[in-house]
Amino acid sequence: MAIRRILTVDKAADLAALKQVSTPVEAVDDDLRALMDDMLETMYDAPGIGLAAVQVGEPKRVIVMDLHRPEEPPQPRFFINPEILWKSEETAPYEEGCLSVPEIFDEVERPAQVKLRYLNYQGETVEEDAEGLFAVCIQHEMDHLEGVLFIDHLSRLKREQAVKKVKKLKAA
Ligand code: K1U
Ligand code: ZN
Repeated sequence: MAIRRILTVDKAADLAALKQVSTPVEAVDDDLRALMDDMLETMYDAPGIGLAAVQVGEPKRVIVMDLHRPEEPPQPRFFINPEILWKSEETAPYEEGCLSVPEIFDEVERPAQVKLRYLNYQGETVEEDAEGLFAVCIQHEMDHLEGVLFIDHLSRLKREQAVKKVKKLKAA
């Protein structure tokens, strides 16, 4: 396993890569599992609670996540070719962050509940309901698969300020 570099919005080449639409995975094989293992290690090291493959420069429709509480054992989760089957009319706000936009947090409003279908680490099809932080995180990560960052949900002014702040932070 290896820790990969996480692309960040302060670098023009990284931003262009983050804006790509990720392509569906054709086979859940050992090469893909090696990528997912690297992503998980990278996410734990950051630290973060989710990571999309495009954030480590691999534009594939793959997400890793772990929402365990500090007092609980790790609960790694893998989502391959995830699809949203249903989203609630009800929305909920959450103060989001992103490892590709370090140290910026802002409120995003998203559907409060979603129903998902995806392939797991073994390549089995799973259907699951998500709410709370799980719903927030999976929608944030699925945005990455479409080249959308959480700051794209903010006003243009806030988005430009966020990128400026990250550039300053990274230059320091
Ligand atoms: O970059 C990412 O996509 C990961 C991101 C996921 C996320 C966080 C909050 C709302 C929606 C999606 C992060 O993990 S940012 C870091 C973070 O939230 C965190 C880090 C350490 C402990 C707890 C949370
Ligand atoms: Zn993110």
